[in-house]
Amino acid sequence: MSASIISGKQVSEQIRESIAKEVQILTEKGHRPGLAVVLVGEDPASQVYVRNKEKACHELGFYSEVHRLSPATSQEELLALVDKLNRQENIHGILVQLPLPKQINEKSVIDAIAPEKDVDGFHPVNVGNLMIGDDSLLPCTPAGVIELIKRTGVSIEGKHAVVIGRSNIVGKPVSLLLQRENATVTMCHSRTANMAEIARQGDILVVAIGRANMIDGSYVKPGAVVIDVGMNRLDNGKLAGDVDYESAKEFAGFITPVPGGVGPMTITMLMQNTLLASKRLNGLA
Ligand code: L37
Repeated sequence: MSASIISGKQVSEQIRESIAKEVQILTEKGHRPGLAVVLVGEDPASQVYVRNKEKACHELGFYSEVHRLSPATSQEELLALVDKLNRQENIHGILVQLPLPKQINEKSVIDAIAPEKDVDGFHPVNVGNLMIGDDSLLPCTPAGVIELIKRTGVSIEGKHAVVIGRSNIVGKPVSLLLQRENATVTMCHSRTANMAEIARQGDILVVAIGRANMIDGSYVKPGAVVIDVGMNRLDNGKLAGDVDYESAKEFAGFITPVPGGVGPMTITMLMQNTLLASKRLNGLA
């Protein structure tokens, strides 16, 4: 048996079409949604991601600003820019691409972003609202993961979901969103004993550990939905997920590829968040 492929690229295209329509309508009413992306330094992966975000803004009709700052930027300079963007009326979403250079304290930068413009969903106010189940801007990658699971047609309610990885940007928020969808959630991490045995109980398996090809077929329950959040650049220049795709697809019912899986969805959810933030800031949602 071989799994059905969940194409994040295709799902993204469908969602982006409807976002573009809404952006056009808002623009005609004089409320064009705007996103500011801030990139500090020259991290090669970040440069690719930021370029893809900029491209998505243009394709969908958003107003977009990209601020590319030198690797030597001081914390004060970055905080001054965030403050300016917080007050700028044509900007509804602010994203400071992580990781930041060593001289800058990431937490103080995230804390400085106005929560209503925090389209990454990383500000403590948004994290807290997610935890409680109140309205918030959801972190992009976790929101994309849920969307991809829903597109399989497999219902989440009542299922056992196993999440491998406990980071603040993926593992923890994904587990909260899965609970909100009425899954029973188990979290695994680097210190988990008998991880394969636990993972094999998951009707849904979400993998976000940052180790290339670590999760093979022995971790996959037959028929499971496998979502690979990993994005690892191999020595040969190729991209690999955290899941050993060739081995896992022999057991999974559905599986996401890398690239073309979660990555494009991360960007689509960013666009969706920016649209939502703009509507809220204009009193339209
Ligand atoms: N929102 N996302 C947000 N904020 C951050 O601070 N670091 C970070 C972040 N992560 C991020 O941007 N991730 C991401 C990952 C993959 C893609 C885009 C964004 C992406 O476009 N992936 C493509 C392939 C890209 C490539 O060729 O390298 C894909 O198909 O998966």
